Amino acid sequence: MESLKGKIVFITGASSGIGKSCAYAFAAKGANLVISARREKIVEEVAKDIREKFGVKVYTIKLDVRNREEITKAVSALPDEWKGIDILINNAGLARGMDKFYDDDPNGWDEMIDTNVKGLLFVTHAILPGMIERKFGHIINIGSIAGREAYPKGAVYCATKHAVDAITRSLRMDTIDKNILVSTIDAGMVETNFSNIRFGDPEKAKNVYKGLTPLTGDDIADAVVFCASRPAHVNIAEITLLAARQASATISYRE
Ligand code: 8X3
Repeated sequence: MESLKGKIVFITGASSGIGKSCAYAFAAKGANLVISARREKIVEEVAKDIREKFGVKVYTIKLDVRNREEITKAVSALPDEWKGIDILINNAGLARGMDKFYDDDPNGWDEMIDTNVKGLLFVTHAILPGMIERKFGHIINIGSIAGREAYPKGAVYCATKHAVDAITRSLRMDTIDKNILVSTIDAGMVETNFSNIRFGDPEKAKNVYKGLTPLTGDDIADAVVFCASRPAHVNIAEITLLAARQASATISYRE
């Protein structure tokens, strides 16, 4: 197992959910973190707590991954000691709405495509050249079961996560001679703020996980840490995690 101690891990969407769990999980292994999110105050609180609990270094960035200029500026303004990013976790992402395509609100499409696809591309494009120069890097994308299957009322969300899968595979080919690893961690039902944001209705959000035990952000972070800490000759191309009572994106057993 490769040690994560002292590695620099850059995480997007680190203020809550899977991103926040990843921040704690990597800090627990002794990694130093660059954590970013739109909500500056929250990400700073997370940073403070992590520094106190784990004694690692944490640098925070207020970042909206949809804003290419903001990303370029933030990455080039990183202090020297933070420039050597070893691991990038492209976590920022969301779903908006769940309706039949013809009833769906295109404003949500912009938000999903801009965040889940273009955001991931922009952040990766800003960080990858440094990895290539340093001849080391690991890019871990947070995909979804929605990137492996399409389901009803999910055309655009599924499309964005299929895009993450395609980008992961192409990028792995493009960087194969650069000592860069590219992986995707694809999860099914994870109870975070995800369904609240998707439905904007706590009752509907609760129903998604009714009658079964969903995954947690920490379950996903475990897989991300596993993926990032294999021996140097190993690449985990993809991991799909489902809740124990979930057979596919649409088939679950509920009691
Ligand atoms: C979230 C999982 O099943 O709601 O990415 O698409 S699902």
